[in-house]
Amino acid sequence: MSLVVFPFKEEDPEVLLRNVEVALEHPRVSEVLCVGASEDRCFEVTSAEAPSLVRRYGKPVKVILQERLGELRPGKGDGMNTALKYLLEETDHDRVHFYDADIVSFSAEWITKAEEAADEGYQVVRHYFPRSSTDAMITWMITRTGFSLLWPRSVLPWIEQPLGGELLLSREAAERLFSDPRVRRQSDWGIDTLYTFSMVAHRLSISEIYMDVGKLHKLYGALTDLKTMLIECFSALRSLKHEHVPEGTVHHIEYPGPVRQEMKEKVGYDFERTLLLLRKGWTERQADLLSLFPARVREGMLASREYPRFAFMDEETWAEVYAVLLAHFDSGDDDWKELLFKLWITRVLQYTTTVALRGYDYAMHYLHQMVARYVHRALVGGSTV
Ligand SMILES: Nc1nc2c(ncn2[C@@H]2O[C@H](COP(=O)(O)OP(=O)(O)O)[C@@H](O)[C@H]2O)c(=O)[nH]1
Ligand SMILES: [Mg+2]
Repeated sequence: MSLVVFPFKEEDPEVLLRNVEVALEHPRVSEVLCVGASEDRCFEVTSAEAPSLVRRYGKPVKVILQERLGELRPGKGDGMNTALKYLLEETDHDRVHFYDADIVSFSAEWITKAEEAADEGYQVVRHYFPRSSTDAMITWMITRTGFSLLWPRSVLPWIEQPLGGELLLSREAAERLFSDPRVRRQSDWGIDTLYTFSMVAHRLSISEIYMDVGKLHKLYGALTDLKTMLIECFSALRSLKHEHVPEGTVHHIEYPGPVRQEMKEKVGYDFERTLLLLRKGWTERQADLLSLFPARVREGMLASREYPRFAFMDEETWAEVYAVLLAHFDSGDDDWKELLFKLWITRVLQYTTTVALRGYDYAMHYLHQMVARYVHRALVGGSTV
């Protein structure tokens, strides 16, 4: 039997409570755990409702505060790790599912598909779903790029949504992850990177299942809202750069289905507001740090102080920028953080105007081929074009 976990922070309690009920109704689920970041309104409303859910479904529903387990900013990582600790120390459930609290397209199918793949013997099951071609820009430009350049022979580059928060772990997988000090310390947004990294590093078998309905949830406006997430995801990856990851572990991906027109037409972020960000927040020190980068990057970025430039940040240039960031980035330094943010925005704008503009199918093919080219680059050396 399984435990279902929803980590939450300042969510709409109605959405969370509906998702809790979906989980409670499922025959494979024997308990639901909601892990809150703090005693916010969502925490209060959900805690107050829990006893009546327990009576209605005859299954335990717990609403708890996350513990301070990690060493970085207290965030989603502490929330997820608190749930693993609860599973291992307070229960004997065989499996744990994680789902984001803000999903409005959550249904029994998410749980059923994961349980079926786990029944086949996979230790980890990860959900993936269609995303618009301008969405998931941290996943593509930071995480999948980094996984390709750093561990090209592992399965890491080929994991569809390495930052996905929807997954199932067998009890054994949960034990392996929770006993890994690299996972335990990652209290911030870097937790998804660390779970993904650690499941491959520990040779766990992984099945990726495709959710046709997609994940409808809260969305962002300008890319500024993603700044903390970007910095924490990159910092997490960079902290792993000297770690070893084995080749040839078991990884199955369910073939995706046709994508709805609505998803193909969705725009992932506000282009005009994002353009403006390239001009803001410059310091002399950021300009100095640019001397570490290739000349075309330095010149292009400095020119952006006057007028947005991004055409220079193509795939090849981004690989060179990424190498400099891996070598020199400092997550405790505000100028480095701002510079990383601007460099990434430049890459996203270049991709949007030269690739995404050509349509959804072209863009998704490009992104997957980009990963393959980065893997090739890491294995064989520089560009062949
Ligand atoms: N416990 C806990 N949950 C968090 C924290 N930060 C975010 N979450 C939850 O993590 C999930 C993913 O966050 P969300 O903002 O939706 O990120 P996105 O879907 O990647 O844009 C949601 O359920 C959030 O409520 C945190 O600090 N603690
Ligand atoms: Mg969300």
